Amino acid sequence: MTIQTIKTTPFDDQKPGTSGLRKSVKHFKKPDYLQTFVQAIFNTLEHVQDSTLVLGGDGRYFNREAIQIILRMAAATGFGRVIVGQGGILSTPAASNVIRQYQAIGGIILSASHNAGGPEGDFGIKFNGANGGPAPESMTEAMFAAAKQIHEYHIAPLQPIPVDKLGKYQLAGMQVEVIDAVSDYLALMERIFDFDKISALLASNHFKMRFDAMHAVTGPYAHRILEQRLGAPEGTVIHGEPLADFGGGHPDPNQAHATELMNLLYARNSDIDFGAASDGDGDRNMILGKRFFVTPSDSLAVLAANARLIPGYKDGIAGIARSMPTSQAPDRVAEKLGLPCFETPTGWKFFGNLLDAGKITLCGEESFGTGSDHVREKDGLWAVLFWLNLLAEKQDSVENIVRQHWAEYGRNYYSRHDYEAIEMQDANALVDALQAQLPGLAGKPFGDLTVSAADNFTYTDPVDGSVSQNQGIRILFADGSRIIFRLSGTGTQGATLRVYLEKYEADVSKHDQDVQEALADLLAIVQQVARIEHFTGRAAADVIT
Ligand code: G16
Repeated sequence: MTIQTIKTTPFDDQKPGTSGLRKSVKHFKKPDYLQTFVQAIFNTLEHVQDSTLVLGGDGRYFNREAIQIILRMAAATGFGRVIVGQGGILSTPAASNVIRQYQAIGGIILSASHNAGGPEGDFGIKFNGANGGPAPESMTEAMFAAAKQIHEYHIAPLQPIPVDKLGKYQLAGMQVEVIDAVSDYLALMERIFDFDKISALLASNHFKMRFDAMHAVTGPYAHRILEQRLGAPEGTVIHGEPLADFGGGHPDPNQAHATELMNLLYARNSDIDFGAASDGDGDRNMILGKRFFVTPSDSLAVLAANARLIPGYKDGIAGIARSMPTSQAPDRVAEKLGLPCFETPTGWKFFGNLLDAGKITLCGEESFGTGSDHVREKDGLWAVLFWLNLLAEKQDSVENIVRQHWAEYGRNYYSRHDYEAIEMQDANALVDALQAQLPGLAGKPFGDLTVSAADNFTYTDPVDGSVSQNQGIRILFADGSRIIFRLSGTGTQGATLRVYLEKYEADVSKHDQDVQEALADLLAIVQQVARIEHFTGRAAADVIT
């Protein structure tokens, strides 16, 4: 076979963000843009000859073309085998599982996660290593450096592989194995959860649920697992057909974007007890009870507190980790259970070492991510099954379970305010001004609240000692309240400023406040300290979750 070597000019904007390289589809379609980054990944890997690579994506626009390009480049590079999800589809957690199960060198996942899709939307590519988890910073830095040096890439001139058909194909000495994307993942879930108990719950007349796949990758998984395997009635899964543009929607499972599900659960006469949604690539989750929203931080805390009720965690958990902006609700559970609790920067990649070293079993993030050591990614459907197993065990409502949790541990009122697509220079000026104030903030009173410390978060990985700086500005108050400012690492237009607010309330008689009202004094401090309108011209956040 003749391998083609194509001359190209390097790109200097291929720096992966919080989770891989994300750009608009138009950007990715620039000549040789995708190929350069794929070559950068391959050049960064060692011992690729004859190794196994996993490949799949969330099915968004450009997924199919990208799959064929990557297959041809993998053949030119000398991989022994590429395992592809049928139709080029693999959810992110399923891909993580396949990498681990087939002892692959790693996997390429094509997704821009919760970002909108279609020709005008976004595309993304990320590499997960042999442990199934997102490449650590040292590796993404190496890929970025490699991309800036790439003057040629290698590709095998071959016909497209029929990825819709299960089977094994030979491609210039490399085997391509098209696998059913759902089976291995379903088998893994069966090993963790009590499927009989969940089936009984779903069959009962007293329980109704809806799962919103948001026209994204979890559709086939949810139909197979919830409806076909667990016996939930047809129609339980809504928006279950994956579409290249997600039906024009924004596949972000939160109160702002999963509106149809919210309306179903919040209707005055709603007869649905449990609602859940997942995102573009199936790693995020939102959990709802009847007219009740569970914050992702509370969800992690509740799952950790009740883990022993689940077969897969019946012997207890080793520890918990949460990203820094996630509320401290899980910390209270860890303290009570006498478990270690770790605070990492935003980005699932920071959990990898802790999971590999067995220091933690459960982890999660405020950005609708929850997961465990079963894979090395957050896992939307896993979280849904965990809640279903818990509901089946407790025979109680979502709301009661969470309220009882608050009564025992106190409530961490929590909200995130996002200012999207602001000018990068405005965002940087705002952050610089905040940074300049940090040394003078400790000890400063704001009404009833006094600042106990203010800094820019630095993380030292307890396993390999690597240090990650500038991971978000924290203003910590003496009563445990916190305000955090970060610029998102997943947006593709300008900058997105995230402001995270948290206030702890131990008194059960005060657990019924409106969330934004409970956080109003913190929001007033935000305006005073950050002067968001002054720097950005924005009087209010675009998205509040
Ligand atoms: C990604 C990362 C998460 C992170 C989230 C938000 O999620 O995997 O770890 O919390 O982005 O990041 P940011 O605040 O920088 O936008 P996903 O679901 O987009 O892959």
